Amino acid sequence: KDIIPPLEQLMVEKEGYLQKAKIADGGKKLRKNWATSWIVLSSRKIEFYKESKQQALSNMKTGNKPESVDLCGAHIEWAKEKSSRKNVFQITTVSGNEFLLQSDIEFITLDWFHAIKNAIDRLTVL
Ligand code: I3P
Repeated sequence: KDIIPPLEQLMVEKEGYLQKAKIADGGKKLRKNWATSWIVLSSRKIEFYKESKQQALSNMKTGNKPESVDLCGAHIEWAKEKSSRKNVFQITTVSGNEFLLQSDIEFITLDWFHAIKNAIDRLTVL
């Protein structure tokens, strides 16, 4: 069976660690719970891993799946009013999932914001 995904899905644009809190699922509010996540951005999606990159790679054999976020039609915006933390932005998906992402280091947050915004804007033009 052919399990090779399309090439574009394999193209990782950015990866690294950020603080993440999922605050809504399908439009339903969730209790905010910040945790470190290893985040992988490719052209159409973001994957959130609960564990470190190293752990995630070794878990792949056991079929531990990351949370996958479809960027098609998604929105990204700064969300100063949603947290007492600094450098917080929000991603909202078409399916009504809402994620806050944050880092205390401003340039890291800015890099992520622009990388994700570019990915979303490119999908909108297509
Ligand atoms: C929340 C927790 C979050 C905080 C949130 C609290 O309490 O302290 O860190 O968000 O504030 O409600 P709990 O753990 O009891 O759920 P920030 O760190 O982003 O401020 P909020 O309710 O004002 O969102």
